[in-house]
Amino acid sequence: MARFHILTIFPEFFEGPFRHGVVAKANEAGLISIQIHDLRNWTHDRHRTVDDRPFGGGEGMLLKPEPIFDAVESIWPQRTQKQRVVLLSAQGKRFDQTAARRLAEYPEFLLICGRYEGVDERVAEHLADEELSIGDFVLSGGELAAAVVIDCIARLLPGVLGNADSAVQESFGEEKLLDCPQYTRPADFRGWKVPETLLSGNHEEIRRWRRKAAQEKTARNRPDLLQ
Ligand code: 9D3
Repeated sequence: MARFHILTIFPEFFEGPFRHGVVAKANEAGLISIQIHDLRNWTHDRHRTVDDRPFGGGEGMLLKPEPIFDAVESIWPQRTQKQRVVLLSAQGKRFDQTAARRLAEYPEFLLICGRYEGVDERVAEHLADEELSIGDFVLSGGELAAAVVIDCIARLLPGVLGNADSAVQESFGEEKLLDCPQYTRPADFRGWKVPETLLSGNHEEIRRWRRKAAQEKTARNRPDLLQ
């Protein structure tokens, strides 16, 4: 049973993404648990302040360190090596399938969702085990990124996917090729025909066709994967 804790100022955000699909099923099956924590529970002032202005000036507000440290230290009063504190931020190291496989070895996670213009750097330096970004684009906060990271890790856990090895043979698995194009019925849709080979029943020929189609698709959409 893997446990995910999420620290956020938008706890309602996660009612959506985790109610459906693989994560919801894994949760119902008792294979994972997800606990959402409202960062404002660790504020002490009347306005439940979680943010403040950056020293040195500049646009916008930063998440203050105290509520975040207090939250993590109260969720995990005795942190161990098996518990991973992850800060989601635009300045993090890139989260990819390799990072997902590495993280899937930990049984417990606490994901801190950044907001506003950022998070006081002492969280990254002295509280988080790692700081992760999900890609080179600008989100308005870490919540979507946390949902992405949890989805990605959860489906790697034993028992979560129906087929034991569905998580092994796939794009960004061992081989850096995109999946080949796939087709279902009808064999002729508006005059666009499914490649003849796939209807042939010749499994050796189908295997060769798929490999070539995957290479062509990768060259077209993701030439970076072919170096
Ligand atoms: C002054 C604003 N920034 C430059 C455009 C920095 C910035 C701060 C905060 C950019 C984004 C955010 C909010 N994003 C996240 O918290 C975030 C994120 C992302 O933006 N992209 C990819 N992965 C992630 S994980 C968390």
